[in-house]
Amino acid sequence: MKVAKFIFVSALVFFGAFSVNSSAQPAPRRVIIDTDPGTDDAMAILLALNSPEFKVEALTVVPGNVDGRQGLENALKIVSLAGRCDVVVAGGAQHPLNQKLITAQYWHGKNGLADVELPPSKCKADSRFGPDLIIELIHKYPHEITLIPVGPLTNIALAVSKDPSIAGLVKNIVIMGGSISGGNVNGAAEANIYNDPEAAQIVFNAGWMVTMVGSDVGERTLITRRHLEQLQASHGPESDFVAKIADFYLTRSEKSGYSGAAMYDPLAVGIALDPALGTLKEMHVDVETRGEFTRGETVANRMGSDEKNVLHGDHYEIEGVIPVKPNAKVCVGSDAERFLQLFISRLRGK
Ligand SMILES: [Ca+2]
Repeated sequence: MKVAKFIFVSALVFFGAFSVNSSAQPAPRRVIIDTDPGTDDAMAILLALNSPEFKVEALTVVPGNVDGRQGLENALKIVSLAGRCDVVVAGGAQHPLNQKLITAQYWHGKNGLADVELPPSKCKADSRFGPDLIIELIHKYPHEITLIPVGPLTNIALAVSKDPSIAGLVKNIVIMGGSISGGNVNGAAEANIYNDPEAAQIVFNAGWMVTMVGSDVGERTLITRRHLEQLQASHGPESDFVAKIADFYLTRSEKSGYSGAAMYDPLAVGIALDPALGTLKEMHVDVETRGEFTRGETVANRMGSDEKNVLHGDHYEIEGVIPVKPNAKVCVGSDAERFLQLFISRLRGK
């Protein structure tokens, strides 16, 4: 009898402890999104703001799809739409490090948000300079911040150049940018890297392990009309906005022969949420800053080594291979449908 009681009480304690553990939610992860909003940026930001796994500490704005002023206005309107004036929004660099800015209204509409006119923002911009804010927050929360840059890497390069110690103090950095199988600007380069190749080369070689979610994977992660119908099964201001910009973006993509619109920036947020949504492979990645045809290309070493060539008389001979150290986890595939269902479930009715 005593033994039975002991087992019963032990079981209660055990299952009690188990149920407490299983119901306890881990603390949300702090994230900073560096963005050039941008239709797919807007979707990425709203996905992050509606994901309980994240606490979005700040949006820092970088010029890219639109100029810095328009980008800041768009970011403020997006957080206001979500009723999230608690999220710090700060401007940053106004031009790439070493070249003229290339804006993308052709793809994103005149205002960068598919020409959807959002109400004026109730939120105010923070006066701090984006790269300085990034440094400040990483020191305030060492090993806690996940950086998610989804625009050109200018702000991140400025931050890590000014304070290289942040590379060892972030929890993670997940970028949307690059490609290991051809570009979307031209044969070689993806737009975010092409817009500031020098900044990208600094960021890839800053000493942290960059998770790279490239355009080649984004282009295999398509939002289609079927997904839009699912999203619109119930309405809310954020999901209605997403549906409008996705419709614009889809129409543009369909004219270019695609069956859906590439979820470039949202997929980077998705993989930061759940790395298992992507297939990640460690590689060393450099950014071509000169090449006649390849400026802005992310050059990824898929073999993990370089050949060692040694001069023998009038020619070189390969005498083996020299291992290269990976600096990136390159996303080479995605679970597209699972990601899209996550995206829809987080935004539907919001
Ligand atoms: Ca972007």
